[in-house]
Amino acid sequence: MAASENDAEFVRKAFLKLTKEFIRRGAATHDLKFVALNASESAKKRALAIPRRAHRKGVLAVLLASFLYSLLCNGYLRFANVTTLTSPLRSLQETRCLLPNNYLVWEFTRPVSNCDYCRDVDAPLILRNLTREEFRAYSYSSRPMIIKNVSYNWPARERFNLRFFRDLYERTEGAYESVEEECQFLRFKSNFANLREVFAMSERRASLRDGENAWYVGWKNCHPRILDAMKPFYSVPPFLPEDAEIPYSNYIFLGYEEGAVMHLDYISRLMWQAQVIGSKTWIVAPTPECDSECKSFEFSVDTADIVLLDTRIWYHSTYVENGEFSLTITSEYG
Ligand SMILES: O=C(O)CCC(=O)C(=O)O
Ligand SMILES: [Fe+2]
Repeated sequence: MAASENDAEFVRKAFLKLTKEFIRRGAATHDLKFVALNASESAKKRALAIPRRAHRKGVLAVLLASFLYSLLCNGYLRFANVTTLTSPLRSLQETRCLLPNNYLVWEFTRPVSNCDYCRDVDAPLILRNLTREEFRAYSYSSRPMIIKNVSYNWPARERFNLRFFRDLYERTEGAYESVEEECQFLRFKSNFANLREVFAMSERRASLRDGENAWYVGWKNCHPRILDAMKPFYSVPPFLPEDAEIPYSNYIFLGYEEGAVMHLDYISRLMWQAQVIGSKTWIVAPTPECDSECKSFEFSVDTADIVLLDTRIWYHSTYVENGEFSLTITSEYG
């Protein structure tokens, strides 16, 4: 017991040191995620098959691989956009709600999945708009699901856009601060440091005119007056169970082309997302330890559909096709 506690402490310290080194060298959180994804594949498989002492050797090998990756990553980052390089620490803080501060530690310490959730699943379950009663059989399932055409009559379809959120944030005292301090801003591959910068972009870029760089961002709304102002324009999916806990806060994701990078979310509930404007392609992948038994697959979510995904156990990334604009609202339930 004492030996394994020492091991755990040793690994924890090593990871913290490694993460600091990553950040010092200019890596962003998505770099850490990719390291974790690749590294954990081999480490988790080994964890299932080999005794504890040998596992420690495996972890050390992964640390070394990660360190080598950080050197490579440094080389890559030299060519990266300057704004990406200026705020790696901020980037790590930005992801505090979806991701723990030390992504590598979390990826290594999350429970190994029982692959039942993904075995024989190679597509989302497609359901037509349904009642709470009809949905009962699927409640709390980890099976990816699309419920078609739920939000076709939400006023959000006409009203939510970049200008709506800019006006709302500009006129609401303390709104920007709430995102910085309690909520979250996710810039993904865009070069925006915060929501103010997103709202300050030119009209040409906002509508992705010829020659402009694509952008895609997400943020969490948790300021009560922002949430109250959004409320008349959308509703929580009516089929979700009555006893489900549904936070009042929500996330908006919007933009073009490349969306979220492959990741798992560090949240405590299931996720629902309404495709308010445009459509989006999701790529989902099982956890690495289930790779040999389960498949990755992709699917498209159309305007007015709602996607339900257990983002804690399905790796996921998103892409908006054909230069079109996508806007979604997301929250949790469970
Ligand atoms: O909508 C997106 O592009 C990503 C959403 C996501 O990662 C999530 O809701 O967990
Ligand atoms: Fe996610």
